[in-house]
Amino acid sequence: MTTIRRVPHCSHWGAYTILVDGDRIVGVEPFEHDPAPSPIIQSITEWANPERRVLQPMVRSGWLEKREASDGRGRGNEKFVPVSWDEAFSLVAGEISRVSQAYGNASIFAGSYGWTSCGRFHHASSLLKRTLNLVGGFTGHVDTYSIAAGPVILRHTLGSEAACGGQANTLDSIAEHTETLVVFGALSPRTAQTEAGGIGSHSLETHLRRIVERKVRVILVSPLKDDLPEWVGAEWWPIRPNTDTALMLGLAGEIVKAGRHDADFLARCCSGSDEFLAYLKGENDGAPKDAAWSAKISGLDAYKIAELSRILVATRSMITVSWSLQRAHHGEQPFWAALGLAAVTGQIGLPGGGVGYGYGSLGGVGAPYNIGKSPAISQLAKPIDSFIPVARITDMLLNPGKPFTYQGETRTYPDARLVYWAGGNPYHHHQDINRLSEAWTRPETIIVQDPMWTATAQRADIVLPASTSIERNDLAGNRRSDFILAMHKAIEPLGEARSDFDIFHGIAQELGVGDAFSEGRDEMGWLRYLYDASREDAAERFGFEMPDFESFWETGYARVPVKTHHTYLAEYREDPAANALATESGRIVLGSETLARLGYQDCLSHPAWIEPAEWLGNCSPDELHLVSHQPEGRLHSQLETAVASRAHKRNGREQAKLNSRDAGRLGIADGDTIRLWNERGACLATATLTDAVRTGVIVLPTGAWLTPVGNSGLDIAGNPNVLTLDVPTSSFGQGCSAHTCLVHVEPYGGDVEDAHRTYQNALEALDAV
Ligand SMILES: Nc1nc2c(c(=O)[nH]1)N[C@H]1C(S)=C(S)[C@@H](COP(=O)(O)OP(=O)(O)OC[C@H]3O[C@@H](n4cnc5c(=O)[nH]c(N)nc54)[C@H](O)[C@@H]3O)O[C@H]1N2
Ligand SMILES: Nc1nc2c(c(=O)[nH]1)N[C@H]1C(S)=C(S)[C@@H](COP(=O)(O)OP(=O)(O)OC[C@H]3O[C@@H](n4cnc5c(=O)[nH]c(N)nc54)[C@H](O)[C@@H]3O)O[C@H]1N2
Ligand SMILES: [Mo]
Repeated sequence: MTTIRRVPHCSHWGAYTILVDGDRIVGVEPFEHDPAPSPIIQSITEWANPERRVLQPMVRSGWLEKREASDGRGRGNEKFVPVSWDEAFSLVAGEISRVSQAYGNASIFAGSYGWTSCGRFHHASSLLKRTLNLVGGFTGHVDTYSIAAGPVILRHTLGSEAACGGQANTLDSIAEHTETLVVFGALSPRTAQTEAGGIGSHSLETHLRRIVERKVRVILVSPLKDDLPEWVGAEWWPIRPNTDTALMLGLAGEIVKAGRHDADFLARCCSGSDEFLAYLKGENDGAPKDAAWSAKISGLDAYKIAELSRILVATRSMITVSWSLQRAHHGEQPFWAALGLAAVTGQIGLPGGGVGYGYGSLGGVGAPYNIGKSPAISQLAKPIDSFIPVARITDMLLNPGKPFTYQGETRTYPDARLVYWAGGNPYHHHQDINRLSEAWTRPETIIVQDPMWTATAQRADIVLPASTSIERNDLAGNRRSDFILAMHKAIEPLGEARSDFDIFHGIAQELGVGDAFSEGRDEMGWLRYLYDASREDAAERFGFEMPDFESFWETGYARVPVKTHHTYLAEYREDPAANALATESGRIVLGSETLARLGYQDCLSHPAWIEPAEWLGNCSPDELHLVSHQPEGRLHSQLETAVASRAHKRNGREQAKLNSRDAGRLGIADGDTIRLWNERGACLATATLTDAVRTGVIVLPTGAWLTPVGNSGLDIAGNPNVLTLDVPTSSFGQGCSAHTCLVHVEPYGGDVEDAHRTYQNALEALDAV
């Protein structure tokens, strides 16, 4: 007789129960309190597939022989040699000590950006930073690939990034009070599946249903019609990518032209509005920002723009802006222009009014949010202050010692000799991968810690096999969660894989700081400690009772104190002097003295339309704008080969969606293998023809496991980052510009069968690296 164990667990895409028979996963059941579970939970069985996994510590042969003097071009080409954990620990600790002594700790780059597991204890990059902070520190990164330009401009203009971090108006309040909802980008269950600290209940669809029920007028401004579910019945405004700023300014300009702006709100609550209004009126450049001006740039209808400008002031209106809009060249501008537009309508701080950022970008944005302390292992104090803006990794590696700017400061790129990446995949996430590949040859040593043979692990010198979350105990939950969730161990670690905590503890011991690293606690000791800190905080500050650790661990979840029906800046609006914002003026900044002084041409002193480097307003007729959005069936590159991810592939590879009219013009039929290319690179995809994508646009999701064939430069898996542009959003924000990219598209002339076989073989050969 078999007994099936029921194991509560959680991942970025939701909570679930794993059914385990012996050491075999036989089923996955969704969390009982989740109204809309993600299909990705079914993919987790792939973690138990040894073929995808790094099974023992590995060292590149060239590096083993010549150490720091080895040729970095051997990365990804030379064989790996298995070593014992003891040897691996001594090699890794030896490199940390060597680089620290010879060049200083700033030469250790451990920004280690990546989503790793949602577990808050075995959190790979936090543990890496904790280890290195005990031995002199490291160069880290600021901001994220998700949002960088956005928070930089909001910190400057609102004094906080709360409005894009999930603490703007909550969706429950929007669903009750808003009359006109203008969605820039998406409000999509596709992206709302995931949350950085795991997620208990997926609530976006519940709020959308209420919005439909209340007959809210919804306008979707996006190149992709599917960015809102069909049943919401939104009006679709198929905008040219990267031109939203022009639409927002045109709407604001029309309102000002009609004299319908809220002069009282602008005077009481904003600074620099004279400068902004002068720009809208075209006083300095002779170009009034009105409906006609804006229609010409955005490709939308001038009459409708003028009409919407009237509705925005006549009704309770809410503007939502997806994070995607600021992941583009001059990405500061749509965030700032939306704030300017909302300020002109005078609705900021009213229930269901104003502006908010990132709704649906993650499942927790706009949901009731945790006001208590969320569990997290401490990274400890930083002995040195060395960082780069997160997306400047290639620039840093190529230009040691050169200056860069960030938030108005000028700093210097460190000379990174050692790169340590734990829980992230730059060969997935970074733009212009071929440029990254050149930079990747430069460091003396690259260490990668990951459960999987990712493209990044394949290009490392030392690969440390981490266990996946189902092979150890952990807990999930962040500041956007309404639960803390237990993550029980379901199966034994595969091969010689070890937990991230055990790996860093081993390295810390070798470096002589093992006790300071562990503080004498083991895995369960830490989980209890982190949970109790949240529980005590909830009781002390909010009188909110959470179950004790034993009951939490047994049931698998605990609710946390949350804020619901939140209206952002309501108190500020009431009394701006008493609730001054942390900005240069204490008010909402629409004209910035700081930016005026800095004089950047790519981030002016007021929200402005500045042409992006690549866009449909300046291209040849055979180029399309590439939108590389988040994949539906997986999280980034994670579990790319598993069932939920494969369900969205076609003919075994990624689908690129384009408008039937463009396809006809380019000689492409539905289901064809196509080649997308530009001067930066090329990849294959399967064409899917649709009318839900605007003409001039092609959509290829991120996350395909990079599979270049030989030296041809062709990636046959369909990774859009061989095509994307690696330029900063601006001198101010330095974010990534992933959504700014033109490509050529054509039927693939090569041997399709052969490319297909090569791709399948590459996947199957992963374990033989
Ligand atoms: N073109 C384009 N590029 C983009 C974007 C875009 O919109 N367009 N979006 C960007 C955004 S928003 C983001 S957030 C990034 C995402 O980029 P990443 O966060 O780097 O992507 P992931 O695939 O989630 O990488 C996580 C890695 O952690 C590993 N991992 C999982 N669990 C564990 C664990 O327990 N321990 C360890 N050590 N490792 C683990 C996984 O195997 C995987 O290799 O991509 C960015 N790139
Ligand atoms: N299933 C799944 N969900 C995810 C992730 C995942 O990998 N898989 N990743 C998560 C992460 S880390 C993040 S940061 C979020 C990102 O969340 P978002 O940034 O919101 O997601 P994207 O899919 O990049 O973009 C959303 C939509 O914006 C539209 N868009 C792109 N450019 C423009 C533009 O210039 N103007 C307008 N108006 N619209 C534009 C595209 O049509 C796209 O479908 O997603 C999260 N959710
Ligand atoms: Mo992200």
